[in-house]
Amino acid sequence: MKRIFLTLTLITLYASVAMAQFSFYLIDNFESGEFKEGPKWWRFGDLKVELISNPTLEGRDLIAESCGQYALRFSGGTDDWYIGGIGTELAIDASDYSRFQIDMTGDQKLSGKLIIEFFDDDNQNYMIEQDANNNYLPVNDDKWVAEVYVQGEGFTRTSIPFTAFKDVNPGVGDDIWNPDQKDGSGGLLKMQLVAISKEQKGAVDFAIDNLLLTY
Ligand SMILES: [Ca+2]
Ligand SMILES: [Ca+2]
Ligand SMILES: [Ca+2]
Ligand SMILES: [Ca+2]
Repeated sequence: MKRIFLTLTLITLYASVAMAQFSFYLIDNFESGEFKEGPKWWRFGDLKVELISNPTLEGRDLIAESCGQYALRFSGGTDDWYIGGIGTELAIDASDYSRFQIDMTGDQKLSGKLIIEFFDDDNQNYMIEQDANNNYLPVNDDKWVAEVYVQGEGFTRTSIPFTAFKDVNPGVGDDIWNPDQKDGSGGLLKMQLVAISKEQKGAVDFAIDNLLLTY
């Protein structure tokens, strides 16, 4: 009896450890096989986006395998660094998570970088009011930013702790990372990904996959 009880306890313990480890919030892995601008994603600037098939794997690669069949390709050119981006509404309580994770694959010629932007609600209205005359910066809420440099061929996994994101509108919002839905706040409302060229006059061509919040 004692042994059965111990076994059950161990199974329960392993199960909860496993659940904790695999707990994450999937923003998108593009496995639906289609990318439509429309309810889920919007696009801005001159960035071109298209769904692509991931290459057939030769040999084992844990991260490439986890990218499944499809990824989202970003391409486009610029005369002045900025190319464009995509965004999505989140409207979640993200206080259980501590990191943003993304898989990206580039090529040998072009590199550039991806800016990741999060917006948390600080005036309890489930909306981000933005100033069209001031780079679309929020006027009541925080905007948090981190950057990832595009590497060469093959998927590179990047996991950025929320603590590494910088508030880019000090004095606006409360300048505190508080993506929770406490006290009427809408929590983490929105994410945008913005592609920037490596050269002032240049281009980008890379793909993204497995966008998620983890801890
Ligand atoms: Ca995928
Ligand atoms: Ca707001
Ligand atoms: Ca702020
Ligand atoms: Ca805040």
